[in-house]
Amino acid sequence: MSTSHHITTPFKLYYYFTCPYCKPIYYFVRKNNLAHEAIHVNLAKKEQFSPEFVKINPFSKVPAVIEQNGYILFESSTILRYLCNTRDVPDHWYPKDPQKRAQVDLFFDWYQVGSRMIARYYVSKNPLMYRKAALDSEEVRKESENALAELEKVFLRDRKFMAGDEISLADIQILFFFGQMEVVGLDISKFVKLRDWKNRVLSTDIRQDYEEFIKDTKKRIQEVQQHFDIKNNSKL
Ligand SMILES: N[C@@H](CCC(=O)N[C@@H](CS)C(=O)NCC(=O)O)C(=O)O
Repeated sequence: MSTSHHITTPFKLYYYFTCPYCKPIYYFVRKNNLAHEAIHVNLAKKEQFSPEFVKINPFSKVPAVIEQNGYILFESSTILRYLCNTRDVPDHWYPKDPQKRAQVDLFFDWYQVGSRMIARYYVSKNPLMYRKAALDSEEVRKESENALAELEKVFLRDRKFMAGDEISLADIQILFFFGQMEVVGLDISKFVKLRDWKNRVLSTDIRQDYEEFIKDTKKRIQEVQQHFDIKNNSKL
């Protein structure tokens, strides 16, 4: 594929409605009018393990995309950057200036581990993740807080957004992650820079998607919780 030509043909986007890794892409493609077909993979029905989907993503996870020529890609951070590299979108999402661009890349590198550090403490409080080990300990809580402090010290500093003074992929990626974490108990109010950043991001048109995501995630957690309660009671 020539890099000088933008792709205009529609791609398939495989997503799940309460997935914090899918939602940034879902928002991004609609915000930038990218031709696509959204295909819901129902994780509640374990559709990610179907033979058809495993062929698309051997990790059995959403999001994933398929181009019209059959090219397949997964991993949300990679997909977001690929879409910027192949489609005509405003520069601020993933700046062409190498130094500005590297700030977004730096964020994504941090995010792989940093988001896990934040999430670990809240995993055990999240019925959607019950199958993972309980990690509700003081040490894990401290590590979670350290990662939040890193976001302020290393990324936000005196900047308006995570990777610079303009909104970028980094901001939309972590916003929905925070959404999911806040539904299961994360309170960022004592992190003043983070709180102000979040208000700044939510003063854009992403707010509507964010609120919908919070509503859907709360509802889904309640459903899963009820399912567990019924199962546990039936054992008594
Ligand atoms: N590192 C991946 C994470 C994707 C991920 O964890 N997706 C979850 C939904 S939020 C999933 O598909 N889970 C299905 C499973 O683990 O069975 C990314 O950034 O795309």
